[in-house]
Amino acid sequence: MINDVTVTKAISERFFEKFHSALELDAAIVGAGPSGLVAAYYLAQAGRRVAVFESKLSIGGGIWGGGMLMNEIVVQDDALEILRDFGISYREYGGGYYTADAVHTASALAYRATEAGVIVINACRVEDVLFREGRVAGVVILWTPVLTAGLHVDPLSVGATTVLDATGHAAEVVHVTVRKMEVELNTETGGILGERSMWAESGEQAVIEHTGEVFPGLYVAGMAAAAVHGGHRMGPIFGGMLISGKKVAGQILESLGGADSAATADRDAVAAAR
Ligand code: 48H
Repeated sequence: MINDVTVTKAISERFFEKFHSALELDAAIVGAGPSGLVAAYYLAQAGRRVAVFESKLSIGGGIWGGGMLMNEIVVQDDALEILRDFGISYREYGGGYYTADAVHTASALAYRATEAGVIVINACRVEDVLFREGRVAGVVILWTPVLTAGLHVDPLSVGATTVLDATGHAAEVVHVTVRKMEVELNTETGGILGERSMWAESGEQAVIEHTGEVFPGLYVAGMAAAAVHGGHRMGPIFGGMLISGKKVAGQILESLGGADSAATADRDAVAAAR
């Protein structure tokens, strides 16, 4: 006997358990593309409370379509250890280039991140930040369909010690912070420099170099780092995105005082009991 109302109760109870545990975070990650998912995974591995807010229903950002809808991605050798951490299969192409199936890559990033304890709230757009005493202190969220329908509904707030803008080309969190709070960023000019045209070699280096804190409490990774600091775009080579995600996780972890070993031990105990 299946009771329809029990299904409703199960979904709503379990969802709100998850939602409540995403309201006071060590790191709020905005955008579930490669850089955001990788950052979230390493933070969760270190026992930190981390949630990813993704405006689309699906996670994975720009991975799925590879290059021009040919659903393979290219990764350079520097990023192979990250593919291995996620259990992603790849093939050597030659000359230090490797390829991976885009669908497999996106799925594995999502699987490993959620398995490590990352909470993903999807169809949920970050439209503003919480700002307290000269620092970014969280994010302001609203369901994407509410925004799409143009409904006049107020958003809700999530507190976070650190916020990562991993929204890709748009760098939406940095843009809204600059627009509303007129803050000076930790960039060459103090402002947003904007993304430059395609040059993979330079773009890949710059995205890694520019990954980091741009304003107290606010970090950038992936294409958002390129867009904020004036890096070149690099096309469908994804090593820089993965390395940027891992790098920012290390930076955020350091700012939080390192791994939460009690939480890590709890997680390991749960995994051992499975
Ligand atoms: C919630 C949001 C919001 C918001 C956007 O674009 P992404 O895949 O991001 P990266 O930086 O991890 O990877 C970039 C890569 O995919 C890419 O585009 C490359 C390498 N381009 C090179 C080139 O030359 O073009 O993912 C960002 C995610 C997406 O899923 C968005 O839906 C989401 O962020 N997002 N989520 N609130 N305000 N804005």
